Amino acid sequence: MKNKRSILAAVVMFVLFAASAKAQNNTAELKIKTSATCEMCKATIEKYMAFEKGVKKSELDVASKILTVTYNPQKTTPEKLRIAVSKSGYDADDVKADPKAFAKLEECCRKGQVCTVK
Ligand SMILES: [Cu+2]
Repeated sequence: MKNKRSILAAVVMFVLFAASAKAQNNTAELKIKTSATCEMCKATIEKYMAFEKGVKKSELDVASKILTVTYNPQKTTPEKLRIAVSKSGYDADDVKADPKAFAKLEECCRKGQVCTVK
């Protein structure tokens, strides 16, 4: 009986170990050049990406307009992530902003406008 338990414990330990090793392979990072211009854009994109499937974290650097996305490559792809950014109203690399989402942005956040909100 005692022996069975220790075997069970060993199996549980192994499964946990395997799961944590797998979790590390489930993270990738992607940098996307966006058309964001200000802090409000940053908030819009980051909030949108937080609900996107497979996204663990996203952070926009306003100065460089680069969005760094940490994601699970088993659940999403760089193509899908760029489409998600476009659906939030911004260009993502060579994917153009979704026109409907773009129209909903604050005026100053639309590409080509000079944003006054800092
Ligand atoms: Cu903006």
